[in-house]
Parts: sequence; C-alpha cells; structure tokens
Amino acid sequence: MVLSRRTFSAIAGTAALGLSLTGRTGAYAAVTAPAGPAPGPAGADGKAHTVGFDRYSMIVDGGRVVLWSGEVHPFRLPSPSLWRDVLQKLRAHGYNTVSVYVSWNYHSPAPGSYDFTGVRDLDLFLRTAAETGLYVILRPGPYINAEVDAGGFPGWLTATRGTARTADPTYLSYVDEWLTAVNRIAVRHLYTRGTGTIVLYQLENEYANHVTEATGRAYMAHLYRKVRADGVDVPLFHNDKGRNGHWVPGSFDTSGERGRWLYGFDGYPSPSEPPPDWGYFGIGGPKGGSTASPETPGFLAEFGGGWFDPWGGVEFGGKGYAESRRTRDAAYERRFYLTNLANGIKAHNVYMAFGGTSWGWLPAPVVYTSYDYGAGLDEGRRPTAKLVPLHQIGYLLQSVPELAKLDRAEDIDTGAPGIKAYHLTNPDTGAHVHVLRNDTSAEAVATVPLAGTAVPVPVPGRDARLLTTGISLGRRTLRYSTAQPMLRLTTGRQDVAVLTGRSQEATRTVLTCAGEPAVTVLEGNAGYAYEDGALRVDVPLGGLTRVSVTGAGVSRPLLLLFADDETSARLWRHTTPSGPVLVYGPALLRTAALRGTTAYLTGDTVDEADLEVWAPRGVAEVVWNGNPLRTRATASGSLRATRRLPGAAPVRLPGLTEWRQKAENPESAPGFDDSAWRKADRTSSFSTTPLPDGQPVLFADDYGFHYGDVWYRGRFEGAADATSVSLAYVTGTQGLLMAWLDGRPLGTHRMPVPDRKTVRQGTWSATATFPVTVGASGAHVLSVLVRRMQHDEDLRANDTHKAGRGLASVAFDGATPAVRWRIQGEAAPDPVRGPLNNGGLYGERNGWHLPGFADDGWQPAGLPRSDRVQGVVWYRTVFRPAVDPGTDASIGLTLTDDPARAYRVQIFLNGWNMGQYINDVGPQHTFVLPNGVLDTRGANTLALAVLADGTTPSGPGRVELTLLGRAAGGVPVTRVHSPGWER
Ligand code: IPT
Repeated sequence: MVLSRRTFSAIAGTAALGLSLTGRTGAYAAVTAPAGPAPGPAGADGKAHTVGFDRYSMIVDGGRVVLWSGEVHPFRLPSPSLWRDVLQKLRAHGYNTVSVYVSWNYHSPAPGSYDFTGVRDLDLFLRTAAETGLYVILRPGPYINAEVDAGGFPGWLTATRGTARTADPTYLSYVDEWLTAVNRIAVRHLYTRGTGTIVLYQLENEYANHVTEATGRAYMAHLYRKVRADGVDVPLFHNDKGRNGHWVPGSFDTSGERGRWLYGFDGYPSPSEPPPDWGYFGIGGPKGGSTASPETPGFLAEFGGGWFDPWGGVEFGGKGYAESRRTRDAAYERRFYLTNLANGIKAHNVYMAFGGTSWGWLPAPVVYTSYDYGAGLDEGRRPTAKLVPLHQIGYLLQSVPELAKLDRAEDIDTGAPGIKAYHLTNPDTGAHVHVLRNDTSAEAVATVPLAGTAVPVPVPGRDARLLTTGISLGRRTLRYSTAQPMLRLTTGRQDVAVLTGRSQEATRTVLTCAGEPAVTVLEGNAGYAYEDGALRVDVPLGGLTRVSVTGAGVSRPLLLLFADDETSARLWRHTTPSGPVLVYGPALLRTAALRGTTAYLTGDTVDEADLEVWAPRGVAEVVWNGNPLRTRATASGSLRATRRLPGAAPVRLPGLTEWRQKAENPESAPGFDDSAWRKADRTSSFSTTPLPDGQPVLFADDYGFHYGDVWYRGRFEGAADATSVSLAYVTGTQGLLMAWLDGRPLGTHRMPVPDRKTVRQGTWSATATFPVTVGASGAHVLSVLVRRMQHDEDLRANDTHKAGRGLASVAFDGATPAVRWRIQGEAAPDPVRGPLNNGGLYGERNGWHLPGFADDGWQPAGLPRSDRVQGVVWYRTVFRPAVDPGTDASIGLTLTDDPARAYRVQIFLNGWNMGQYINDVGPQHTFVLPNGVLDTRGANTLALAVLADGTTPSGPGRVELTLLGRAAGGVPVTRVHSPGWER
C-alpha cells in the first residue's frame, strides 16, 4: 500500500496526540518538546540522566539517540578479560549499545542459590560496558530462549510444580527469587543513576502463547511490577517474535505507566527472500512495528545478523558457520539493515554481534558447541568482512543526527523496476534519505531526484545503498552524494567527512557553496568543478581519496575522505573529553585519551600498518600502545607516523604429544559399588512426558541430575528365559544410550534424528531393544549410560523444558522381572566452573578432567587411536604454548578423523568443558579455547573424555592446536581461576 501524503500526516498527527496524552515527566519522560543535541557516548559519570522516547527515537538527556546495538552473551565467553576485548571491538566498529541476555541457569545451581562471581560476574561485564562507552540493553528473562539449555531456565526448575511462563504462583515465586538477585546488580548500573549505562530492560522473550489470556497478562503485569519494585527505572519492553503487535503499550497492566513501556519486535527473515517491510510507515501490513504502537519508536529488539547452526550428519543438518556467513554476507547486512532503517527503525539490535561458545552443557538441543552465528565478529574474536557494512551504518547513525527523526516522504519513480526505493525526510532540517535496494541479481541504475537534479545511481545486484541530501558536514552542507556518508566530525581546525562505497565505484558528491572554494586533491583520483553555487567532486572509489575544500566565505576547511569498503573499516573515531579523534590505519583502535599535547592510543595491528591521527588543536605527539612515535604533520591536517606500526609476531603452536590414557565406566561391572547412588523409586514426576504404568520414575531431573551423562544400574533376579530387553529413553538431539548386562556390552542405541517432516514434532524418545542371554538364574545387573544432551527450549510457553530426560522404562521379552534401579548423574556443581560444566561420567565425578589429577599411573598412549570398545576412555596431556606477551593469539583445538567412526569427545581444558565433538555427525571440528581459560604462556591440561559406540573403531584421530588469528595488541588477560584436583 502506498499512502498519500494526507493519509500519512493524519496517522502522524494521531501519534503525536497519543504521545501528549500519555507523556510523563521525570527520568523516563517521553519528550514532547523538540529534542536537543545528541548526548555524548555512554558512560558512568555519577550524574543523574533521563532516558525516554517518543515515536521517533530514544531520547537520552533530552537528545535523540538511535540505538545501534550488538548482542553479546557474557555466558558464552567464560573469560572476563576478553569481555573488554569484544566490547571494545563493538564500540570501535560503530556500535553504541550492547544487548545482553542473562541466563538464569548459568547463575543458579539450586533454588535460592545465585552466583555472580568469576566468569559469572555480571557486575564486571556491566562496568566494562560503561567503561567502553556502550549503552546496555539488559535482558534477564526470566525466559530467554537464546539456544541455551531449557531456554535459560535452571535445570532444577524443570523439576518443580507449576507451569512456567504463566501466573502460576510456584513459578512466580522462583521468578521473583531470580529477579531479586539479578536486579540487585542491574540497579547499580542504571544510566539514570549515573552509575552505569543500562538504558533499556527486557521482560520475558518472544512471549506469544498466552497474549490474550488472563494468565499471560497477569504474568507480564507481575514481571513489570516486580522489576519496578526492584528499582529499575529505565523504559521496559518485550520482544515480539514478529511484528504481531504482541505486548504493545496498554495490552497489560503497567500500573498506569504507559510512557515507560515500549514495543519491540524481532526479525529473522530469510536471506533468499527480499527484505520485508515492517509496517512502521503503514507499508508492509497493518499490524506491524509502530503501526501497532504509534507512540513508541520503531524498535527491532533482535534482527538476525547471522543464524544458528544445527548438528550435521544428515541432509538438512548444519553445514558450519562459514555457510551462515556466506548466506548472510556483507551485502545481506546492507540490504536488510538499510531496509530496517528505511522502515523507520530507530533502535536496532544485531543478533549476534559476537556469538561466542555454548560451552559445557549450555547449548540447547538445536545447536552444537560453537555459537559463532556467522556474526560480524567470529567466535575467535576476529573481525570478518561482513563487519564492514555494520561499521559504516553504526558510524553513520551516530554522526548524522538527521537520521534520528525521519518521516516518510513521497515515493519516487526511479525508472528501474528492479529497484525498491524508500524516501524519507527529516521534518526539522529538510534533509532527505533515499534507500535503494536491488533484489535482482544484475546491476540496475536508478534515477534519483537529489536536491532537484535527476541523478543516475547504479546499485549492484542483491545490494543496497543509502543516499542523503541536505545533511550538515559541519560548516558546509552536503547537497547530495551518491556515496554513502559514514561519519563526520570537527577536529583541529577542520571539518572532516567520510563517504564510502564499493571499491571502483564512480561517485559524485555535491556541496552547497556560496562562492567558488579552493579545492586540493591531496591523495587519489578526483575531479571537481564549481557551478551554480555548488562544488561537484567526482571520485572513483579506491583506497582513501582526500579532497580539501577551503575558503569561499567559510572559515573552517572541510576534508572530504572517500573510502572504499576495506579502507572504511580502518577508519576509527573515538570521543574524548577534549573532542573527537579520528584514526586511520591500524586493524583496531581500542582507546584514545588526550593528556597535554599527547594522544595516547591503544589498538591492534595484524600486518604492518600506517598510523594517522586527526586530533584536537594542540596535540603534537602520539603514543601507540605505550610507545612514543615519531610523526609529521600532513597536508590533511593530521599527524602521521613516519614509520609503519609493526604487525603481529609469528605464533608457533606446540604439537599435542605424550598422551596418557585410561578407560573408565566401572559402573558397567556387576560388582561395582553403587550403594551411595540414589534409589530411583519415585512414583510421580514434574516432567511433561507421560509416565509408563507400574514402573518407578527414571527421569534424571526428578533425582536432581540435570546435565550431561547419567548412569542407571538395575538389579533383578531370575529372568533366565528373557530373549531381549527394551529400554525406552528420552534425550535431546544426538542423545544415545548404551547398556551392559552383568558387565557384557549389549550395544549402543543412537536417538534417531528426525527427517525434515518429523523434525518439528520430534519428542526425542525412542526404545533401544537388545537381544540378551541372561542364562543362569540369580542376581543380575543391567548398567545403562544415557547421554541426555539437553533440555528443550520452551519457545512456545508450554513447558517443553520439562520433557523427560534419561531412561523412561524397561521391559523384557520372555520374562517379567521386577527391576530395582539406582541412578547417578553429575556430582555437586563445580563451585567455580558452575552447574553446566559437568555431567555424570565416572571420570568427571572423580576429577579426571581437572589440572593436577594424578594420572601418572595411566598408560602412555599415542594418537591416532583405533580401539574398538563400547564405553568411555580418557586421554590427558599437558601442553605449553609460548605466545609472545604482546600478541593476542586466538587458538582452537581441531579434531579430525574418518567420519565413519562412531565416537564423540567431551573436551576439557584446565577443567573447563569446552564442548562436545561428535566425529560422525559434525559439522564442528575446531573448538575455540579462550585465552584466560587457556594459558598462552604456561602449562595447560587437556583432557578428552571419549565415548565410543563400540560399533566401529574409535578415535581420537588427529588432535591439534590451530591458530585462528593473531594481532599485536589485545587486552591484558588475567587467567581464569581453574582449581585443580585435590585428593
Ligand atoms: C529468537 C529468540 O528471541 C532468541 O533468543 C534466539 O533464539 C533467536 O531468535 C534465534 O537465534 S527466537 C525466533 C527466531 C523464533
């Protein structure tokens, strides 16, 4: 639908009216007066601040802010020092906000027990975000989904009364416990208090199933009241799972505080379809975006900047994250995020900006260990090519304040049918924005009316670009440019503007000039001409082209920098109290501080790099990573280092040798002493999985075992005539069961992977039937090991996280013995590594994974192996990398073998469970070992728990360290406390 101007202003008028009726004053005011200048970067400055919004954008301290946020999960990077690395990279690449889920299960090993220390130090994360200059969107659930076990619900919650995600009183009592614990930290970091940078706080997550029911509304109202009562005074919101209009203001009781609740929604469109419109401007359907919530700004609480990957091994299985990054590449980011911008979205959150690792038993059944997500920053913390458009858009949104307030303007006819054109305007300044998107595969040329001139603008196939007219470049005004503006600042005595585009593109930029200015092409190719009160500059993009414009009645020179994509990602702006700094050259600028006449910069290089700095007046010296540099002043008004910065030193990784080996699973032997194990004799369960008739409950959660492997030993007498035993069991994806009778292996059963049709209704239950020869009457022992994998997420709010896990029942053919079961899962949670670090393997219960475990009695072993056993064998070794202290090396562990071999490996580095490798499933072969957990300059203990089906030779095959990336610089890394084994 195309709105006429009249209809459109009618809608806009209604919105303004709605706002003035509900606007409030105070810390959370929805501002009705014109907003003032944009506030500086986020920081905890001890002063009180206001955070509000109107229908256009967030309003912080009276100024408009477009939130350009990236999602990062602290729980997916178990090395607090590296949080600073990732947050600095976000800030440097143009984000002004970080969005953070807090996963309840990560912090709570048991009801009433909440741990925010060590790798769980949320306070430290939030402090680091503030120090880095990022606003925070905090999302503590209680439900988060997020491809984590049970969608973030603690294991123990799966074994409690009541229906989760409703107003059920038992559930709410646990929720309050969690929120009290997490909010105690959150309130210390509210931007309103000046002690942190939290500006938004999310309740629940994609809560769609009880929207119209009383219990759903009561639940949301309860969360709202609770969070307010705990002192959280920033605007609250919920993320609708699409633009459905769920939980818009007024849809539940927010204690009359409508101006403090805003509507957000998520988008994960298919990369192979044209980007959808979100309805903000009445296009794209009536329900969506701010059409559903006209008083609140367009807010994409999550928008797919990548996608998660499932286990491999089947036709529709995961293909690895290189594939996510290929289908959602740089051009995808431009097409989809520029479309969002064109739809009036003013608060964006890129899910994920850095995905990280679902280490230990964190991953939900839908994903494997790596949560790289195909994000702009990869799991090894390295920037990828798709970070470039995000970098450009982030800087654009922060440097062009005109973009914070846009109305829809008249549609234009581009004369190019393949191109979708959006036209917006800022009602206060008259600036115009055009987004041109080409959904076809061939380049098309749009004709765009730019400031009264019909300008041909080529748009490459499956790509998009944004053009502006009438924006301020400091003292001068950009009439128009066919290059995309990226940033502008005033530094020293000049204005600087950066314009970008694809390499080799011909661009035209026109400045309004009352008289003919003096133009100097300082570097690169540029043609220019002065005509009719305008300066025209034509630049074919390549590297950095510099054009200086001075005079003609304007007191401040303007330096135009034209940067192709690659070059644009090496331009860094940093704000200091004495003004902004622009740095060109290195692979990363982390921090910039000005003291006296010196600019102190920290950052990274990979290869040798030039360094050039535009700084406020008076700055004459530059110090890079603590080293004073010799510089000279350039004609561009910058200081340039006379020598290139050195690149990163080479990194040589040690081979992994001197393994020791020991088999375990003594639980399979008939004489094993299980008297300390729990009796499995319950007759009722909190599970949603139906119980078999006449047998005790065997689900592990009901006995307090929530993660990883679980053992069962069943005793029975007689049954001499039994011909087979059938074991029904329930797991997540890729679960398995293996069994022994009186110490003899019966076999392994792998949970069938559903096909494309049945995958959605998959209940993940199966029955393993093994032929048996019981023979002699008398006492027998059936030993069963179940690799449960994890609990389902509860995406649809129907308690699916409570589906049973473990053994369900047993039946014999030819006999009916009564079986008395005992059960053993994980030991008491590791107080440092947390509840999700360990399952119930014998080795784990006895510390075989820990540094310092006395393995001297183990057998020396060489890899590769090809033993054929059913059960568990451990391998341990110690290795010592010697990475140069000034080098940030990103290191992984790579396992490879003949893919026919049916075995899997749990990887422990210094006692930390770094994930699960399944040799015959994949697709993951390389596991990131985060520095901090990894000592890059000392001894590390690697322990591999190999679980083999027994149907093929087992491994491990090749096990080696892989260098994922290296940079000179990095952040100081403190070793993560990794307590060792004690007798
Ligand atoms: C949506 C969730 O909010 C988020 O937690 C995560 O699961 C993400 O998507 C996918 O990675 S769920 C939505 C795709 C139905």
